[in-house]
Amino acid sequence: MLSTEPPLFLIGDIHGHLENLIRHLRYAGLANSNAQWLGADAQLWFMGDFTDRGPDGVGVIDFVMRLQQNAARRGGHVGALLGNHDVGLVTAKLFPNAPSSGSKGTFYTDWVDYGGTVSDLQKLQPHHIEWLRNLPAMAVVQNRLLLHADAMFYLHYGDTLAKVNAATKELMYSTNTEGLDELLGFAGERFAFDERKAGAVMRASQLLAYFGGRQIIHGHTPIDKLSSEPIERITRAYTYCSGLAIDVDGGIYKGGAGFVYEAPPFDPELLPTDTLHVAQEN
Ligand SMILES: [Mn+2]
Repeated sequence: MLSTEPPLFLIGDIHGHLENLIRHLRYAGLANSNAQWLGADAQLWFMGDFTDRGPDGVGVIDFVMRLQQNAARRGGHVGALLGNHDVGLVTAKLFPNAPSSGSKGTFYTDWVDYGGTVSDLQKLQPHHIEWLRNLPAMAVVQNRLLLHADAMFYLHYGDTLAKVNAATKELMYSTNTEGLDELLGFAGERFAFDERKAGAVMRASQLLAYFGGRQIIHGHTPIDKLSSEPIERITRAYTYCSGLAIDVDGGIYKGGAGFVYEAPPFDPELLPTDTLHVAQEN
């Protein structure tokens, strides 16, 4: 069957590595170094975690914001998800001294401990905060459920995609520091779809049944934590969980080369029929 869908590209956690991001987008033919869109009608999705652990997180945000605007003018689409580090940056800026349940006891000290780059906090302007607050927690695009994290906590915020996105956005606009602390705690979870743990296929199927899509694509967990290959050798997306999950986090912050993943035209025959059945029944 011929697909009429525009090409779909995904890129994992950038963590402040602007030069690496630009190199990959140029290589994929999606953008130039001035954030001009070259991808025609394609869609590009960022999986969140734009900042921390790298030199220029706000530079990455600026680049993605410009690329979004330019792509929209040129018939393309650039989407972006909310990652836990994006929440951490906003809380460190707005509520630095609020108590947290994290490792160091306040939003600011936790953020530094998780790799916050102090110059990012100084460069962060109200329009960046506005952009981060509006990032959706999840999206469904061409039969794929896009999530930042390989985790189940999304269900804590609602049983539909719209409810989850509304709830996390409401939190991001709130002064509810306890709620934000809870979100940060949840968002550190990972490995929900790792088949080395019992019930992985069931958990992936459950999220797909609630939120839509037939296959999960996520970032957040560098691929070397799931496959046993060293991060230096990871140059492509990792499909696992009986085909129900794809990790696109190339671990740039820890020395991975990173990559742009082009999702092939969706083919349900590549998924196991028994798990499809589970996903459709619920
Ligand atoms: Mn993350």
